[in-house]
Amino acid sequence: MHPRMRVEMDTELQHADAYPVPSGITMEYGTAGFRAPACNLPHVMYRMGLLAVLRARYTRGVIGVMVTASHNPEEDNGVKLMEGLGDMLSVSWEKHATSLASAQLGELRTQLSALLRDCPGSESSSPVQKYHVLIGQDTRASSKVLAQAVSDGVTDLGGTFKDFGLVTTPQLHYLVASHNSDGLMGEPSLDGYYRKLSEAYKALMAQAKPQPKIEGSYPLTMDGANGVGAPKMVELLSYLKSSLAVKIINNGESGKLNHECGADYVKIGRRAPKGLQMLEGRIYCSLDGDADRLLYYFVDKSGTFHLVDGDKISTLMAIFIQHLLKEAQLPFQVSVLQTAYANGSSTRYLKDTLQLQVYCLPTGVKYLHTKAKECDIGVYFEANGHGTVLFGKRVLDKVAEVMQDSSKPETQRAAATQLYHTSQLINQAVGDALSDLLAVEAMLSLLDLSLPQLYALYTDIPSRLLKVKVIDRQQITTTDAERSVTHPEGLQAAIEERVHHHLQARAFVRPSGTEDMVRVYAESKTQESADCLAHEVALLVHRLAGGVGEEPRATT
Ligand code: NG1
Ligand code: ZN
Repeated sequence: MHPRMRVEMDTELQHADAYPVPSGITMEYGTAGFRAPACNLPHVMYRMGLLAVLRARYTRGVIGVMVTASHNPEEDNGVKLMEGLGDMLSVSWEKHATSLASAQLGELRTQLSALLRDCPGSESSSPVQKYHVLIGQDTRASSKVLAQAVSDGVTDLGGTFKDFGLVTTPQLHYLVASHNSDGLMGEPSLDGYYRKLSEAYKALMAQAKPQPKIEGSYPLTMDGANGVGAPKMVELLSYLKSSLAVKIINNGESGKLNHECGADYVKIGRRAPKGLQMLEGRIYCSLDGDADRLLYYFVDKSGTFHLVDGDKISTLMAIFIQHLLKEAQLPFQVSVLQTAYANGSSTRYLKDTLQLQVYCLPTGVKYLHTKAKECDIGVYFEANGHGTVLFGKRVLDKVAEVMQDSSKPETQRAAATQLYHTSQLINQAVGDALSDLLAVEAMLSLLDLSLPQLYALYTDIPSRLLKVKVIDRQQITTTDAERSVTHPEGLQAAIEERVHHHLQARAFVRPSGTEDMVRVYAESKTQESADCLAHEVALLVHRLAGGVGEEPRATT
């Protein structure tokens, strides 16, 4: 056992004094870890470094700690842990993260001792074992100092770490997964990541019809949200060589992170990033600040903006895989996993037209990812563009069998080969904007489908998303994958009563896991009606669930 790793916490936590808990600050490990103004986070980062070592010890694997606040403004920052095959921190340890985060020094020792006692093998005097933590950070000015705080925590408990510096969140997931699978998921380095993606992309594109070139221009323009995705895309393009040309805007050289650009800005406002003059016939996409969300968009002849969101990307991936399974004569089921925010039209199209199994799960990738693991092939995307496709082992074994079976017809083997390359291209650990971007490009080419054609597969029902501030958002509890409120009493009945006044409508409310807000979502036949319903429901939340400040005003 490492000298500092005794069951009783007699180790001096050398850096603990440098990271006192500021008074009056408590935080909860939410949907995406901790997020807060960066100045409130050094003590949390240090404690997450400590927790990462304990978790590494508990799981006997490498743990990842990513310093990022994704699509939040530059002034915020955050941290999330990853483990195993790139999964999020186990839900059962989130409570330990929450209680450690606000533990003062004495309490910290007590909590660490208790956690240490629960670690397997804590009583044995086995030889020194190193507990290893991989650290990554996004481009925020605060990230460097916060990553240092994480590493201080790691070394204080005798762990070792490798700081990868700037990486996208999905790249760190990949690095954790590849470390913990002894390279089975790929080589545990960024070079391994780029090689895996670029080789799979090139292999897929070798089967596609050559695309017409637009002289002196790029068919695809990528908005990097002034975040880490832009420099990482440049690195990826150097591996792809001439097989993909992308113009990158908002690459962080001058603009501010997520400010008037990026996936969240585009999705919420249904508009192009500031300063981008969109042209008909061109394709555009946006990442978020840590490159785990991806959205596409274009303008038609009349200059009208059209968004291809996570629901439509998910539809594309499901169609592509369903088509290949048929060609390869593999009788596996494609399941699509959505949250309540998925547009009702997408759900109907997937179920009725494509005849796919569709599940609705609570918000948060951890729920979608867990369910996807149970499926033959699980396609999951949040409407905001975060998602991936998981291939079950049973499927991959069968795919390999068909690929190698020379008695099978060429078309069948070719389809199995494409399925194999697709499974290599799509990040199996987590939703990954860079990997998803390559997948969308390859799938559109191979299906010979244009982005406007994908967009036109179904028409979104008009929707509106609003936020309401209440005294304590945790007072709102929900059931049925967050589509129905169980507390406060009377709120659900009041929402339903309002919904009945609108055509083809639905509405739900839930407390956000990343902001101190209650989110209100409404869909209805017309935009006016969706806006009106969302406003009515927001008023109900304000009145019945302890609204703070003025009542919500109608959107115009
Ligand atoms: P919350 O704040 O719990 O609604 C938001 C997104 C989630 C997910 C997380 C993590 C919406 C409505 N919610 O969660 O889908 O992406 O952030 O970043 O988009
Ligand atoms: Zn993100």
